[in-house]
Amino acid sequence: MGFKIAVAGATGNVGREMLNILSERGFPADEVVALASSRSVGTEVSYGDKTLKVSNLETYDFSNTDICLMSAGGAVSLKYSPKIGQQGCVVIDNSSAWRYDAEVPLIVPEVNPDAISGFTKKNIIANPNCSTAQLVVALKPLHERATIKRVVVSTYQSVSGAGKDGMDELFNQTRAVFVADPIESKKFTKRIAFNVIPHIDVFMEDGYTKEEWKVLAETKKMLDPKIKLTCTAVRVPVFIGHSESVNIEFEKEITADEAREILREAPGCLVVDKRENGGYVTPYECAGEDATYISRIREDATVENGLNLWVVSDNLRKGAALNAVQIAELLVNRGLIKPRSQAA
Ligand code: A2P
Ligand code: 11C
Repeated sequence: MGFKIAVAGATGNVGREMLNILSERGFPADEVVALASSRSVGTEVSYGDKTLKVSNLETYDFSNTDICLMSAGGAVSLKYSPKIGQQGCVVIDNSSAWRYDAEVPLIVPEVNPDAISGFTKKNIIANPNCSTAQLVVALKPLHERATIKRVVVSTYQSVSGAGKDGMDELFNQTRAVFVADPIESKKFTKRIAFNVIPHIDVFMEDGYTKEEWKVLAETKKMLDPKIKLTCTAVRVPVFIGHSESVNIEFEKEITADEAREILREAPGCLVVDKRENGGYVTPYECAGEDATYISRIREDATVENGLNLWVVSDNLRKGAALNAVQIAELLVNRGLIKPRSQAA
């Protein structure tokens, strides 16, 4: 007998991708339930070759459900995840609501799988921010080899990170430019079509944005609290796929060739790094793919033991839905949960 899985936020960008990935990877589910707000009750979403009718998260009874993959935003997660956890269902939450809670493991299976055992305190496991997930997949094997001291990251983040509304805004503004209609900006603070915006999430007191702070706090929690990191997060007019320019300073010597070999062998990484026209990956090519792609690996001669990388991944997959499903697989493969229907 398999598991009963709920996907909360099933009508959103990430929720739909969670359903696709559960089906693609043949997750051992006997039943999958799609949940969203009362606005979406009765709407249909795809799960493999099946169609699921959306039910209301607010009234759903989780007492027979094993895992809830949640991607309905922080406020919804803060309200519902503790109640769902108390009903014995493990929540894997994609929002930032629980990531920094010491009683909630924050997991990227390629990076810190052993930390998952702490999930029983609240029955909640956090999925990282999309820009952190792809970053730590690339940093972990290099940190193991040469010990990272400091990282400088600049992100180029696609509009799908801001949900369905963000994608619609890029589409509508692009169209409006061509037909000379007025440009409306609701989701983003400035026009995003044919532009870039150095602002994601809210501003903090020190002048950084919350997105930039998340990359720092989550890298420390998952990889190593001793790593120093500074980030500039930028929204770009790309539909899917976040890119990152990453400058790393190590304790020990490491050459670009060594880094390339290490990353070629590392779980979740795919190196595409030919020093020629087109010998690198762009977000357009990584959309729909699972890997974290690494290109442009080169030494930084301005510091001792420095490297530069270009890191690209599908933010809806490794940055969100895929990582959440991999966490569910980790729970199952390590025997940390059993289908509740078997216990009855
Ligand atoms: P709904 O479509 O019913 O609003 P995205 O991040 O792509 O915009 O998606 C957000 C997801 O979170 C959607 O599935 C949305 O459902 C869901 N959601 C938003 N608010 C709530 C709520 N109060 N209760 C349940 N689901 C919610
Ligand atoms: C973006 N990274 O691209 C954000 C989306 O903390 O999970 C994800 C926000 C989060 O806008």
